[in-house]
Amino acid sequence: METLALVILVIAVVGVALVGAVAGLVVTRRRKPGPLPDTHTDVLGTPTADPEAPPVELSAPPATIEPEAPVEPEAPAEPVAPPLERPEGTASRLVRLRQRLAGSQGALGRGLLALLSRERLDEDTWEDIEDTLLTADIGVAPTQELVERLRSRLRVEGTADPRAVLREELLALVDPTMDRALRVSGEGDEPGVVLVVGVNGAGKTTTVGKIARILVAEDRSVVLGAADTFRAAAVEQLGTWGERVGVETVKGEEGADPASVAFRAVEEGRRQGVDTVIVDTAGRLQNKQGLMDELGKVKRVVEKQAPVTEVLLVLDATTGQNGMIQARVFSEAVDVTGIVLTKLDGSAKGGIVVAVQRELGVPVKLVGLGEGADDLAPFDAGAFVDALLGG
Ligand SMILES: Nc1nc2c(ncn2[C@@H]2O[C@H](COP(=O)(O)OP(=O)(O)OP(=O)(O)O)[C@@H](O)[C@H]2O)c(=O)[nH]1
Ligand SMILES: [Mg+2]
Repeated sequence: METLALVILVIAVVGVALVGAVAGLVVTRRRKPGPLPDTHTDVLGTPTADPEAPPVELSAPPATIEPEAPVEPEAPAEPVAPPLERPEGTASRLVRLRQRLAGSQGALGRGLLALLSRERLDEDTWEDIEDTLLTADIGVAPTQELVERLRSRLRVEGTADPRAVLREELLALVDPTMDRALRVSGEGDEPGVVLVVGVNGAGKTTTVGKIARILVAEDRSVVLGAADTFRAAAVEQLGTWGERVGVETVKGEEGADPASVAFRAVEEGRRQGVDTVIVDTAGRLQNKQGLMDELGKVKRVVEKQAPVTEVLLVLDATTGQNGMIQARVFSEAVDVTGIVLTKLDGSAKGGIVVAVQRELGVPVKLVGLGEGADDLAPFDAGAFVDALLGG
């Protein structure tokens, strides 16, 4: 009996122990996932997930690394306008930019002079001279002409001073006789109207801003027309250029008719009696027909107010032969009266001055030599050739 009682006792103790162990396990299991729902809720339901908040821009940093501290409210916009900038005068900018021009273009002249100074000017040397000129984008026909002229002159006059001969011949190619004056004045009381055209990214808006600064430095009054209505940002970009020098910009809504913005700009210019209205246009036009239609319309509509006195084609000097193709298309779409060659600071291919003038029969009137607000200068054939030859 005693043995039976002992066995029952042992079974009871083991049973109780087993039940306790199993119950403990279950409780532990239940506890473990406990914190998960809480964490989960925290992540999904962060107080920053405001349904009213605008979508985060792709360029913005990921929301998780945003500072937790509350963002300081922006200071209320000060109604005080920033002080007006005083643009650099033409004389000092010419001196300053001449060095930059020599820096980017000097290699061409140095290369040519080194070749022309060889003791024997054999066929190989002349070929090298031709290659050097072609590499600088002078174009095939002008290169052949120049080589012919140099060959015959050096044969007749001897090779004592190749630099003087080269200078004369390069100058003749660049053509110092072309009229490069900007037509920024109108007849009588009317403003001069400058239309600025060119492909995407050539530097049109920047150039409009820079020309406005040149005119302001010369105490002329200016109104700008933001007729590139493709993007709101383009309108703002021009407005900022104007504000810096106290020049008003006539704007249209994004997608507005460019011709109507241009019309209003000239209308405003006349009303204020300013000297010059400069109109910025859009560059991204799909095809030649679209381009002709749009630019033709802008010009026609503007001329209901006042004649367009200058149509400037802005060309990026770094685009080489592509730039030449663009130049041709634009000159067919609208009567180009002058060329602005931008980004000459970033290109050793200044020969495009010669090529584009030949192609269009229109002078280069201004050159862009940097991204600075006053890095635009009137084109001067003598100074340009001197820069090519290194001073
Ligand atoms: N280095 C250098 N950069 C220039 C020069 N002119 C313009 N740029 C730069 O070229 C870029 C394009 O200039 P924009 O004036 O916006 O060109 P845009 O023709 O108006 O372009 P879209 O409005 O897009 O058709 C900008 O980053 C300018 O700073 C120049 O002479 N030298
Ligand atoms: Mg632009």
